[in-house]
Formats: sequence, C-alpha cells, structure tokens
Amino acid sequence: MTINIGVIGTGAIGREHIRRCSTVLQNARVVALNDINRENCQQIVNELTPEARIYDNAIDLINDPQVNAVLVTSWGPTHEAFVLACIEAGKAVFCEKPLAVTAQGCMNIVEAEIKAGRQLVQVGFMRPYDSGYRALKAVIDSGEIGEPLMLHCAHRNPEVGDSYTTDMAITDTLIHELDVLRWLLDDDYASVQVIFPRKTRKASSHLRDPQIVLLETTKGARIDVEIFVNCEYGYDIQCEVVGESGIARLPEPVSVQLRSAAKLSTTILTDWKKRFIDAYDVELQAFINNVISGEMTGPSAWDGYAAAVAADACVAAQTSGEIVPVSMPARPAFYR
Ligand code: NAI
Ligand code: NAD
Ligand code: ISE
Repeated sequence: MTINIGVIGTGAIGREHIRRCSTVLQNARVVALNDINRENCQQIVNELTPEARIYDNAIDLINDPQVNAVLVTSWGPTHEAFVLACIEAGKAVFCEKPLAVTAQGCMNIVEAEIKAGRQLVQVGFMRPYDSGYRALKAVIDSGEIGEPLMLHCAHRNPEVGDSYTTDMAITDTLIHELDVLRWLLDDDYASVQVIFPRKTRKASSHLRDPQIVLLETTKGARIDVEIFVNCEYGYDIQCEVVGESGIARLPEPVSVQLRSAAKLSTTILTDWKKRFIDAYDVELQAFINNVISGEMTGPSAWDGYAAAVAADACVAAQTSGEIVPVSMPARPAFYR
C-alpha cells in the first residue's frame, strides 16, 4: 500500500522530508505541494517530485480526496490552523514542532482530536527516535545509575538569522529538550527559571544569547539547559544524566578519530539536518506505518501541548526573571 502525501511548507525541512519520502522511505509518495511562495514548490517539482501537483491553497490540498495524509512543515505560527483543518477532514497529519506557538493553540488541537474520536496527529519531535537518546533512556530505565537527580544539557547552533528573537530560544530551540527530557525521565515539569549570562558579541542587537534554562521536575530532578545559538563552532547537542550511583551521557555522533599534523581529532557537525538524519527517517517511516495501520504512535498532540505549557512558562520567566510554576492538567485517558 502506498500513502499519498501532501506537504504544506516546502522550505528547509519540508524539502528534507520530501527527499526522504521520495528516496529513502517505504510506502509513501508525495503527490501534492503548497507553499505561500509557489516558487519553492516549483523547485521541488523540478528536482524531486515531477508528478506532484502544486496547490495555491493549503486547505484545498488537505481536502483533496487523493491526499491520504499531510505533512505540515510551514512556519510555526501557521501550524495550528492547518492541523485543525486536517482533523476536520479526518486525515492523519505529521506536524513539525511546535504543534502550535502557544499552549492554548495546542489545547485547541487536543480538544478537536478528542472530539473527532481518534488520534490523527503526530508531532515532529524526532529525538525520541534517535538511537543515542534511546540508548540513554535504556540505561536510565535499567536502574543502573539509580534514580536521575540532575541533568546537564546544551543545545548549540553555530549561528541564527536576524529574524531569530529571544523568545525563539524557547519556542523554536529549547522546545526539543522540553519534549525529549520528559520522555527520557518519564516525568513532567514543576517550575522553570531563565537566566542570562554575559551576551556573545556574535548575537544580533535584539537577541539575548546564550541563555540558561533551569527546570525542576515533579519528581524533584533539577535540569540545566544551555541554549547558545551563535556558538560558532558547531551544532552540538549534549545531555548528561547524574544518577544516585552513576552518570550516563548522550553518545556523540559517530566520527572517525583522526591522528594528523600532531593532533588527535574528531569532527563536530554544523548542520541540524545531519545530526538527526537517521531519527528523521525513523520518525517519518513510523508516521507512514501509523497511517497504514490506522493507529497513531509517537509524540502526540498531548506531548505537543505539554511542551508548549512548559515553553509558555519559560517565556514568562525570561521577562520576569522569577521562578515560574508550570501547571499541567492530568493527561486525558484518550492519550493513554
Ligand atoms: P523554512 O522557513 O525553511 O520553511 C518554511 C516554509 O513554509 C517556507 O517555504 C515558507 O514559504 C512556508 N510557509 C510559510 N507560511 C506558509 C503558509 N502560510 N502557507 C504555506 N507555506 C508557508 O522553515 P523550516 O526551517 O523548514 O522550518 C519549518 C518548520 O519546521 C518550523 O516549524 C520549524 O520549527 C520546524 N523544524 C523542525 C526541525 C526539527 O528538527 N524537527 C528542524 C527545522 C525546522
Ligand atoms: P523554512 O522557513 O525553511 O520553511 C518554511 C516554509 O513554509 C517556507 O517555504 C514558507 O514559505 C512556508 N510557509 C510558511 N507559511 C506557510 C503557509 N501559511 N502555508 C504554506 N506554506 C507556508 O522553515 P523550516 O526550517 O523548514 O522550518 C519549518 C518548520 O519545521 C518549523 O516549524 C520548524 O520549527 C520546524 N523544524 C523542525 C526541525 C526539527 O529538527 N524537527 C528542524 C527544522 C525545522
Ligand atoms: C530548528 O528549527 C530545529 O528544530 C532544530 O532541530 C534546532 O536545533 C534548530 O535550533 C532550529 O533552528
């Protein structure tokens, strides 16, 4: 069985996901494209999907009976409306993070999905599909390091564009940690705080960079996450879990160890597309398999909501400088 996919948003990650649907994954083909910039779609048709049809309107793409499932890979503020339209049309939708830019927007999606009576949404949080994070979780779950007490994490990008603002360090970047760490620890957040170290000269005038986010979980674990999006040297994701009887660390990406010119070195990646390339393949194949089986697995609309509740608290903490409590309602039975 082949799933006909429609893609809304054919920018950086839209293009990447179309490439993997067309050349890497099984049982999927991209048949429909929409982007506010039509040229982006035309370029994809020319280079990757000669048979795909370009739609001038995203809602027409969603409602086309030929389209079995939708990938939403447009700009974050557009996600909520497109996901709601997919639910309304009864179609499975893979939505890139963030599910919506506010917790209320995510809750609107949760409520629509519950009303529809079946799970249709998978959120593009790919880290739970990464083999390194999975290995780290297996160690924690085995009890080998005892209960997790403290986590030291970092999310570093070499640089960001001028349109990147201080709150995006939370809503666009930290959002990955907010998702993966609650999955890793099987826990939720209780409070957050944001502190600003000395600012790098590489950041634009309107951006506070780096930032340190301090999270407390409901079980009392303490987490520090450094967000540094103009670190220059690479795209670097770190996660160290300190337990009662040992320490477990996220593995580094595989790289040849080089002895040359009186130095011992390994390469640090610079591009997010490469750092999690296998995880993106696995998450999207899982989505296609879910569409075929009719049962949604992986990061749900509830997970998208949980990350957004914590993100809203972090954005409030950026302005107030205070410790901000996070209050999460109980998970509805619908999301098991
Ligand atoms: P991008 O800016 O390269 O692409 C966005 C595309 O959406 C553009 O082609 C733009 O023209 C289109 N678009 C914007 N508004 C639209 C609208 N109303 N209707 C149709 N198309 C519209 O952005 P990028 O980097 O591809 O990011 C897209 C989404 O993917 C974001 O939500 C981002 O957070 C997420 N993302 C996720 C990553 C991950 O690791 N999971 C990595 C990179 C991005
Ligand atoms: P991008 O700007 O390269 O691409 C976004 C595309 O969406 C653009 O082509 C834009 O024209 C189009 N677009 C915007 N509004 C639209 C609308 N209303 N209708 C149709 N198309 C619209 O951005 P990107 O880097 O590809 O990011 C897209 C999304 O993917 C974001 O939500 C981002 O957070 C997410 N993302 C996730 C990861 C990840 O690691 N999971 C990585 C990159 C991006
Ligand atoms: C991008 O939107 C992503 O989601 C990447 O995974 C992230 O690391 C990067 O900082 C964002 O720009």
